[in-house]
Amino acid sequence: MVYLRAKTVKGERYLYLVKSVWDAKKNTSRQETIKYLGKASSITKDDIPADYRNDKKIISYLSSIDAVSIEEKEELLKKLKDQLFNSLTKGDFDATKQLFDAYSSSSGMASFFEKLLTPVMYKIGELWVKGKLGIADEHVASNIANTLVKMTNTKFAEMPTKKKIVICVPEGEEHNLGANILETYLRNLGHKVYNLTPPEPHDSVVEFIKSTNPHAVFISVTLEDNIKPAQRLAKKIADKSNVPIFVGGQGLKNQDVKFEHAEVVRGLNLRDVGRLVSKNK
Ligand code: B12
Repeated sequence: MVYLRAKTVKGERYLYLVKSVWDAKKNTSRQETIKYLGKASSITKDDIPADYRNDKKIISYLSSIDAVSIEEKEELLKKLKDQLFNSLTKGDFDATKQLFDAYSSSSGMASFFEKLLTPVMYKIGELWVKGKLGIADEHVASNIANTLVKMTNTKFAEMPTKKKIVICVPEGEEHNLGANILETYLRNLGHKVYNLTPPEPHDSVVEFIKSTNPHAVFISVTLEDNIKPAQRLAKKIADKSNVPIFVGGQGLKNQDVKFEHAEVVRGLNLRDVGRLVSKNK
C-alpha cells in the first residue's frame, strides 16, 4: 500500500511518499520511502512519480492539507508558466526577474528552475521545431534565462566551501542553461563550483580537473549527437583521475545509453543531485 507521510519542521510540513512492506521474518510491516516530495504547500502532480500520480487517495490527501487544492495549484502553475513564456520570448528581463523573485521567495529557487524555467524552455524548443517560434526569439529567451541564473549565482559568492565540483559539457555542446542551473543550485548549498561551460577542449578540462582535484565532476549532455563526445570526455578524465563522474541532461533520456567511466543520472530533482554530491568522499 502506498501513502503519504508528513514530517513537520519549524511549522512547515514536508511529505514523503512511502509504501508498506511486509517483513515476513519479523511478522510485521515496515515503511519504505519511495520518494521525498518536498514542502507540502508546494507539491504538484509532477513531484509524484508517474506510477502514483493519479492515485485518488494521494491526490485527495494533498488537496486536503492545504487551503489550495492540487487542481488550483496546477492552474496557478500553468498561469505562471504562461507569464514566464511571455516575458522570456519578449525579452523582458525585468518581468522575468520579478516573477523569479516572487515565486522563489515562497517556493524556493530550485522549484522555480524545475517547475517553471525548465518546462518553459522545453516548450520554447518544441514551438521552434514546429516553426511557431523564430530562432531569434529562442535566442532571446535563452539569453535572458541564462542571465537570470547567472545573476542568482552572485549571491552565493561569500559562502563557505563544502566540496569542489567541476561542471562541464562535451566539445560541441553549446547548451549550458542546465549546467548553469546546476552550478547555481550547488553553490547555494555551499559547494565551490567550477563551471567550464561553454565548452572547453577536452584536454583543458582534464588538466583543470588534475590541478583542482574536485570531489565530483558533472557532465551535462543536451544533444544526442554529443553522447559519444561525452563518453570520450569521461574516459579521458577517468584515465587521469579517480574523481566520481556523473553524467546527465536531456541528451541521455534514452535508457539504453551506457557510460563505462561515469554514472548516468536520470530523473533526479535538484535536491537529489545535492544529496549525490554530499554522499561522495
Ligand atoms: C536554448 C536552446 C538553444 C540555444 C542554447 C543557448 C545556451 N547557452 O544554452 C542555442 C540557440 C545556441 C541552441 C542551439 C542548438 N540547438 Co537547441 N535548444 C535550446 C532549447 C530551446 C532550450 C535548452 C534549455 O536551456 N533547456 C532548459 C534546461 C534547464 O534543461 P536541461 O538542459 O534538460 O537541464 C535540466 C536537467 O536535464 C538537468 N541536467 C542538465 N545537465 C545535467 C547533468 C547532470 C550530471 C545532472 C545530474 C543533471 C543535469 O538539470 C537541468 C535543470 O533541471 C532546447 C529545447 C529543450 N527541450 O530544452 C533546444 C534543443 C536542446 N536544441 C536542439 C537543437 C537541435 C539545436 C541545434 C542543433 C539547432 C541548429 N540546427 O543549429 C543547435 C546545436 C548547438 C550546439 N552545437 O550545441 C534540440 C536537440 C534535439 C536532440 N534530441 O538532440 C532541442 C531539444 C530542440 C528541439 N526540440 O528539437 N539551442
